[in-house]
Amino acid sequence: MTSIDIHEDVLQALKENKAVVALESTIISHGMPYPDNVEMAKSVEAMVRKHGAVPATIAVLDGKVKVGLTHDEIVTLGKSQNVLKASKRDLAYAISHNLHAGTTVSATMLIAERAGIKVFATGGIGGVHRNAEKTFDISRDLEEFADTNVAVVCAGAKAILDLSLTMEYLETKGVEVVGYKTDKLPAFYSSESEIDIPQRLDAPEEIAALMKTKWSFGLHGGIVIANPVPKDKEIAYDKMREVIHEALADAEQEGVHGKEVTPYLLAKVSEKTQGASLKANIALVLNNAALAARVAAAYAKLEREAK
Ligand code: PSU
Ligand code: MN
Repeated sequence: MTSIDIHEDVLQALKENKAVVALESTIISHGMPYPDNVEMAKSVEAMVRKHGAVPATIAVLDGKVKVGLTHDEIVTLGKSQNVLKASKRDLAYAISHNLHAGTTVSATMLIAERAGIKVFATGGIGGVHRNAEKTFDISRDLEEFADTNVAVVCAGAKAILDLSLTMEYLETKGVEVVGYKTDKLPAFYSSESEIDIPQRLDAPEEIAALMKTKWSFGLHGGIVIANPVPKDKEIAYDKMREVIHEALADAEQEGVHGKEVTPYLLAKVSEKTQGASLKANIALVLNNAALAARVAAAYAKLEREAK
């Protein structure tokens, strides 16, 4: 039987109905270069703690599903060359072959739900890729939002995607997209895009109340909480547009496809902005970790009051 290996601190917090925030690991294994990735992962965990929650980074190590990693385990993920990028499709393979795998948003969501964790922080979720009508490249992340009861704090969908098609897809699947203190969809590196967000909430307590209402009414599925990158850390949308265009052309020329697309584009964009995009990426993940911890604390409070 495949079981989940939950870190003692996380288990304790869950038992006591205290706030826990799940964190993904593809961002460590495939989203950023070493050593920035390990530093980011450690500071994100510290940020979650600072805002009153217990961090639970999720990954597969030697085929074991782990919820809550040690420092050494984070270094292993950040340093090893042979880490798989695992969305739901790849999980059983990684487990049955005793592999290391960084879990994407989709795989992390489903493991978090099984562990009893309701709030999860990442950078940007996957979505509908540009030209998806030809490539069919639509991230598993979106289907996971349809299937899994977890709220994910992100800085919108990654700017390399088709943001309006991503919003349409989420609407079809019945997934709320909530703008935290914003009426416009954040575009990952940039705090705003031209796309309207129909639902805006201005406090973690309001977000916790929405979660509680949704799930207690039996509305199955996840929630996207879109939290803009801090203004002083953003890269203007217009500036990113050009860089992304170039990166997409490079990807096409090199025939990059499948699950390599997203890591390739993130690395290309970082190269073309001389690391500025990487800095913005780290800043937005930290910002998401802080909000996720506050939402988890507010939600845990509601749960305790209901008991
Ligand atoms: N956010 C980041 N960096 C990342 C990712 C998200 O700041 O690397 C990862 C997440 O794990 C997300 C994945 O689920 O990219 C999407 O990959 P794809 O487009 O192949 O579904
Ligand atoms: Mn894809």
